[in-house]
Amino acid sequence: MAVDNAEIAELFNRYADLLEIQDANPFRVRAYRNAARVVGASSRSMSDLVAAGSDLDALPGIGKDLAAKIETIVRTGALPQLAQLETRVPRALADLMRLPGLGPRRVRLLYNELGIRSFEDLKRAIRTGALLAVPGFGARTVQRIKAALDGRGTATQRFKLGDAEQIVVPLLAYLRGIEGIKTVTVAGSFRRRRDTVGDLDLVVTARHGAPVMRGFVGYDAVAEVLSQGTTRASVRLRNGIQVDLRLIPEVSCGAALYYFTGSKSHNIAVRRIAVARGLKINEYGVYRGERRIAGRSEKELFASVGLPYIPPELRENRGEIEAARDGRLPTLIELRDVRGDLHAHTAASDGHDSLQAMADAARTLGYGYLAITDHSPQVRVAHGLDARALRAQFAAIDRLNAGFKDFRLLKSAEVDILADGRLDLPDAVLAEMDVVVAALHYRLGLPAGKQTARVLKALDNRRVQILAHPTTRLINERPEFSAQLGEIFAAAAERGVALEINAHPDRLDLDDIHARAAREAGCKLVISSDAHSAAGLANMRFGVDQARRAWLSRGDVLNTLPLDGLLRALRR
Ligand code: DGT
Ligand code: CA
Ligand code: CA
Repeated sequence: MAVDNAEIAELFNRYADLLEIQDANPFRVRAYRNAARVVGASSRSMSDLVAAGSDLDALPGIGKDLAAKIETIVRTGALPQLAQLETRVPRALADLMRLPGLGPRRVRLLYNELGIRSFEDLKRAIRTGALLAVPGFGARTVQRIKAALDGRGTATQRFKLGDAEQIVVPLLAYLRGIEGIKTVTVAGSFRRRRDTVGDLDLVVTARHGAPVMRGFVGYDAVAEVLSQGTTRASVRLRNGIQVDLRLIPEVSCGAALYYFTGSKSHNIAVRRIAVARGLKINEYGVYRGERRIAGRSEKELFASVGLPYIPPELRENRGEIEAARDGRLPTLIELRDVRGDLHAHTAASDGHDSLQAMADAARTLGYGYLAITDHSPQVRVAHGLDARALRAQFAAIDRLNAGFKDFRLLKSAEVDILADGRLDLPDAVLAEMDVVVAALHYRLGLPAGKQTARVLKALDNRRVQILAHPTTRLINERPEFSAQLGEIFAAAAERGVALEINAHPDRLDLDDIHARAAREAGCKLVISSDAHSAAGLANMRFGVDQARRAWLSRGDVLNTLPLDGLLRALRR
């Protein structure tokens, strides 16, 4: 396939962006921008000119050096200098540079000072107040950047993983019913189990293509067919999500699944390794020259570049390729490692089901324990329980526990952290609990310093064992709070308070990046469903997904322990 002029221009522009961020000679930057413009505007295809052996340096502003680079791009599809630079400078910096209020110099500063390499990093730095602390970033500038980021956010709404899954289940059932279809897999961010997904990417193999393509666009939830060909189609469903489908020959099945699973930045890094070994990777396979040497399975593809299989959750180019190469990949936690749940509500506060129903559901899942964590009085909208009501619940738990073998309900509560950092229930009541879970639910907009002090004060209470949904974010609704998370992690590690990965798909808090940082800070972690019904206990798997994305093993998560071990590990 010939490289077109727009692709060449794009490579030159990207190269110029990264040069600019690197503070390269402005004349050099301008030369690449000019080349991008000349090539992009040319009515002659560079590929044709190269094939015809024409002199490219006859083009305005294109000297010998740039002509040679165009030729390289036409022949290889890549600009080696760009690939080289991208190993040192994160690609997303070039996108950040386009935000009003930011230019190459400031993007470089933020990268060096705060390690900001993505829109998410930048949003976080605004929320935590870190951006304001950088010289040259006053309140006005930060406000402008925030407005630009918010505008961007509403334009590209992402879907929560839990919602995406509810869309995927019936869609897959429908597609699997189509005649001649062999396999359907959801790739992309959904397969990597990101907390939100932009769109869905289906990889399909089939005996006959036509019925699949017809069937796909004929799905009854389709609102609009965006494109339709013989091997690919895109639709938008009525709920707004876009679904891309690719029909793949079976010999390419693993390569396609790998390619469309991404992430893009992971793919690019692995492709670079392949190139160094004289191989080419694309969605059809791994090639040495014209010969396909791998492609049927992902495992085969990894092996061809000398790597062990890397689970999709790790494919974010966050060190997994180096770890795989050095045999340092963690053995990731799995759902079946989880032995119990430490955060669940009953109808006594804002849940829907009884103690008995919650216990039955937990036992059906094979758990050894379930902590009942109804709210404390402060959360009036959730009918928080006072000391008397809690003690009545503890008595009911004792009665139920007497009838269980190999299972125990744990007496607990989700105790509110008050505005001044004290807890919402007296120590005497906390002392009667098997486990104490503390959480923030109000005054979430305190300035970072105050919020941090509030949480640290709560962690000072020696009865507190778990900090629930530590950043208080609600996906797509409420950003995480402003606080110095690093200080909170350090304090939790030092005091032996476990941090929760809340598995509710509206929360997923801690998220993947924070959970990884928490472990690195020496914190213990738990994964909890925050179920508000018996069915809600099944949300556990979303938490496990995020734990895997955080590189966690079974040994990093306390509720993989049997009851005795758990209670010992939670002790301060
Ligand atoms: P999303 O949909 O925003 O949550 O994120 P993804 O990762 O699902 O991204 P999407 O849907 O744009 O593309 C699906 C995968 O296809 C992506 O993870 C990697 C692959 N892919 C897409 N575009 C490119 C590309 O230009 N180069 C490479 N190497 N891979 C790409
Ligand atoms: Ca996607
Ligand atoms: Ca897509």
